[in-house]
Amino acid sequence: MGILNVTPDSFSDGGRYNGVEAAVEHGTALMNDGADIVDIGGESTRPGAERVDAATEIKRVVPVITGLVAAGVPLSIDTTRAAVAAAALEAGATVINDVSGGLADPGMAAVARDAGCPWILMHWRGHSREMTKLAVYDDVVAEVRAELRERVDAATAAGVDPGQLILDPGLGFAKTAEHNWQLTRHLGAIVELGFPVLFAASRKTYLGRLLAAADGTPRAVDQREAATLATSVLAVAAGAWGVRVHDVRDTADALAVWRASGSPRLEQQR
Ligand code: PMM
Repeated sequence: MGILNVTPDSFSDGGRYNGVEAAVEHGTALMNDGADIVDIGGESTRPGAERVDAATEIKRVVPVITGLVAAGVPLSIDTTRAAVAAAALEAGATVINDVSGGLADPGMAAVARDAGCPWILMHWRGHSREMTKLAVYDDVVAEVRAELRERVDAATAAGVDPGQLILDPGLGFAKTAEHNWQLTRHLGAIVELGFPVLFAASRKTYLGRLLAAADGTPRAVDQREAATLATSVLAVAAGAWGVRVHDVRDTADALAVWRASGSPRLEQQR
């Protein structure tokens, strides 16, 4: 899954693809680089980000979706809002990527159910402004697993086909760096729930901290690619169904190596 953020403030590529034409060009390039799907988002979810209203989100994404659909690019819509998801599906997106796992907008389940489309449920505890203080766990792997299971139960109770659900541990969302590493180490516990699992570590803050300079300065966002590739290979080797990344070409290359070497499965800690 290639990332296409059409926001002025996303932490990584924010501001780079705001013009419709530039965004369509980049989304098409992601597909040509090997993305099976391009994930378009019109609201930043970086820690501390202010929210925009649904109309602004729709205005940002729909013209880009229209252009990308015309170019034959398969799309997911990265939103927590039912109205935005509905508008995006209407414009031709085919997957809902909901970082709130259905919690932020009670109308999302009905949109997913009525569309009969895949719905990515990410583990989430609250909006960006408050998520840092929600990163409190006794056992992060067990709690993320249980909370994802609850989201699956809520979705199926609302009539969503369980065969359309995809789960995501939500790295960086109400998670410290150590929580992210725990979830990486024990990704198999999420895979065991029996749904496809999406893993999305690309260029995230904890990788910048891991690679910090001796004086503590985090590695710049655009220089976290090798670390991102390592996380993607580890995740797929642990059973992930997909990875959400900025650099699709290098990811496809790294995964080609993993496949050519016999797709060895990773032994994970219990
Ligand atoms: N992270 C971001 C945005 N959307 N969607 C899913 N399913 N999982 C994630 O971890 C996720 C997401 C934030 O990162 P970005 O600003 O690079 O898009």
